[in-house]
Amino acid sequence: MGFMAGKRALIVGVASDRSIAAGIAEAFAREGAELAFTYQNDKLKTRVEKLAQRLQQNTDLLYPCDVSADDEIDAVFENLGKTWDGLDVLVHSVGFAPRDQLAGGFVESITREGFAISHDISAYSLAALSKAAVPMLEGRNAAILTLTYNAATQVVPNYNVMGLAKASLESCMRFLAADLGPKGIRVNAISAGAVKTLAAAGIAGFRKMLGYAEKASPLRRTVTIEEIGNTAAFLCSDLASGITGETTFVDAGVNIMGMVFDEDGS
Ligand code: NAD
Ligand code: 0WE
Repeated sequence: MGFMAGKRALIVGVASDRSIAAGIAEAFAREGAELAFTYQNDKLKTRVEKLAQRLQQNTDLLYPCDVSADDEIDAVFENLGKTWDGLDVLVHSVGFAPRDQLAGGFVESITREGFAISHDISAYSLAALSKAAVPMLEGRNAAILTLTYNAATQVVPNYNVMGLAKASLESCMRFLAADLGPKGIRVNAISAGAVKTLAAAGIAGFRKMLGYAEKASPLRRTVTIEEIGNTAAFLCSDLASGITGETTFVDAGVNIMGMVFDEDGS
């Protein structure tokens, strides 16, 4: 029997089979969890439906949810509550900034609107989804998990305002952990290394970033969505019952390096 047997999880953030959320769903299903999903818009519905089918999940438990709309967030839990009497796990794997925010210098690219949108979609959405989910999560050893990136605390070229949004997201995760701990809800983050997903496609120089991880990480490689999924399954299971408010890096060790030389020592 898997270590998530009997757990019911809602996964927010699948856009394709390469999504980090898809790797998480795969690991959860393998460990025996039952899954429900949201999708951002109709364009993505069939992709999420196919993933749910492949993982042998109930394809009735798919809900539209643009996280910028409070009514769509409320509707998810209202509808999910008709089938499930409670929820054990909420996965938040959502991030977005307008494309013009992710290129060029920080000062040059940042705008008031770009700041507002990136913080709304990438950080406030964790608080909003958590707030709506609490009635179904409380009193049952539940867990909330979000996905962050090291640019929350260390400067990464071009990540720009998304770095600020991830800093806000990580702080939000800790405030949620402190507030919801007494209700039996743990809240954690995985800080993932760069992975080629849809959110990475078309970002100038992304190949170079993957190449950097291959050179600079202690493991000399990038990470996979399967590895992120396995860590997510652990953190959201009762195996991690003593862990809350924590950011766990799944990045082949890139974040520990303060300086990196070429293999030949130059
Ligand atoms: P992805 O494109 O597969 O997933 C991003 C998801 O965000 C998509 O499912 C998309 O539908 C959703 N989304 C965006 N705006 C939304 C909105 N308004 N309402 C609802 N959903 C919305 O890419 P991914 O790499 O799997 O990203 C998932 C998470 O992982 C993000 O938080 C991202 O910042 C984080 N992350 C990614 C990497 C990486 O290198 N790919 C590294 C570290 C952290
Ligand atoms: O969090 C992310 C990606 C977030 C992201 C990606 C996009 C692309 C499409 C947010 N918003 C958008 N908006 C779009 O229009 N990552 C951690 C992957 C990533 O993105 C980068 C990176 C890395 C790593 C952007 C610049 C520099 C490094």
